[in-house]
Amino acid sequence: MLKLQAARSGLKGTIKVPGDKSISHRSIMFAAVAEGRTTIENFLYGVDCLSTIDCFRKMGVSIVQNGSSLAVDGKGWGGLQEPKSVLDAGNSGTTTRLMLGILAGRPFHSVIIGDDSIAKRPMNRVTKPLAMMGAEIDGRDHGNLTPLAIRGGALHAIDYKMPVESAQVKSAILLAGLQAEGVTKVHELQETRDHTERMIRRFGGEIHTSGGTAEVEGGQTLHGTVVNVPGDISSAAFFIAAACIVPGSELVFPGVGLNPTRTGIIEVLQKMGADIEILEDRAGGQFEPKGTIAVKYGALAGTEIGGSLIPRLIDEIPVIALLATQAQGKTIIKDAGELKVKETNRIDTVVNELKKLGANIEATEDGMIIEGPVPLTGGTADSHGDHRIGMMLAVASLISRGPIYLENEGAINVSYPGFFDSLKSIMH
Ligand code: SPQ
Repeated sequence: MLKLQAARSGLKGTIKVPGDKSISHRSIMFAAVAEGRTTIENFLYGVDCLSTIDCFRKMGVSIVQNGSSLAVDGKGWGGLQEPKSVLDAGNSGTTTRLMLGILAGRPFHSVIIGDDSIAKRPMNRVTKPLAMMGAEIDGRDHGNLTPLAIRGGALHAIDYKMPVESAQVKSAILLAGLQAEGVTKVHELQETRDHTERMIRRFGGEIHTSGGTAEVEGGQTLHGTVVNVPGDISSAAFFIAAACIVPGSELVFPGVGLNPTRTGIIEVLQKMGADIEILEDRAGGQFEPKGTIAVKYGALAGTEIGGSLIPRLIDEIPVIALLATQAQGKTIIKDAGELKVKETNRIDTVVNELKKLGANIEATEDGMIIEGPVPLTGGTADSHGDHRIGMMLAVASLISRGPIYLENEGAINVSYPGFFDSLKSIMH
């Protein structure tokens, strides 16, 4: 348990947030199945990404830290070896689901497990389309829950309309599609993060994307490259929110990823009236856009969030809920039922934890309604093993009237090791 206290004055300074989690995972996966060496700069050494590294090492891939960068010696699709022990994805949905897409096409047997949270998260959204492509995957609840056993082999292309808005489902199908016979097509209703599509191009592959459809031809050889991972906007979001609610704050975040499929949080903050400025780096050759974000404290107004904005800020909803407790008026978050199948049920955990601190917040079927502004009290709060809930509660402590005693704070290391060092560096 960690005792956290309110900020005595405005938060000031510059934070270089660690590398993007989604891009770090994908950089290892693509490097592993590409031919030749890949050098990864600014890799996120968070617990989730370390799980991905561990899984690929078990399949014979050499991944070595080289000064500030990571060197991966890819062996091509055919070079991955049958793992002698189970592949442990830990707490990481991205590791589990994207690896299923890779393993579906490899002619060997493997088993994926994860922690107690992964054991509850639905995998049939991935195992079903992969089975349609010819993969043999089985697990608890008819192949829906880990442990999952995979017997990979020859795959054929599918034309697939996704029933859920999920970059992980899209990515798993595209990774299988790169190994399948024919052209695989994936259609999504709302645009989700496109890091996999960008990564395919970065590694010399071909992919066609237009109007919500991505198409890949099977049998493509990928080639090792250099990947420079931008800072994680989902990590920056916690300190951006902190600057918005702690009076007198002024924070700057250089080198943050500004991929338009991830910048929903910036649009919401602008709609709420936040004092936020974006300066995009214009240097050429970047496969993922990035830039500097500058934020100052100011009054916020309630807002409504739903529809196509949701996939563009899905992981920021816990901290948006906190912001809404301090905004004038009502905030309505809807169309976000996917929150129920994250590391925790993020509708219930956000509502219950913020209620304990005195917030006026209610859960709905697909989101939540928050009325502000309401001063937050201190007390005991719990991350429930969910990194994003842990960071949201740590930010809440900056404005709470009494100390917050945060339980299970270690979960934060999943995506932001060094979170509390960053926090210390801006408190004066
Ligand atoms: O990897 P994991 O555990 O699923 O992590 C989360 C997170 O909060 O960090 C979700 F719980 O991020 C997902 C995100 O919600 C990462 C991700 C990706 O890298 O493709 C996509 C989103 O999930 P989904 O299910 O919408 O595809």
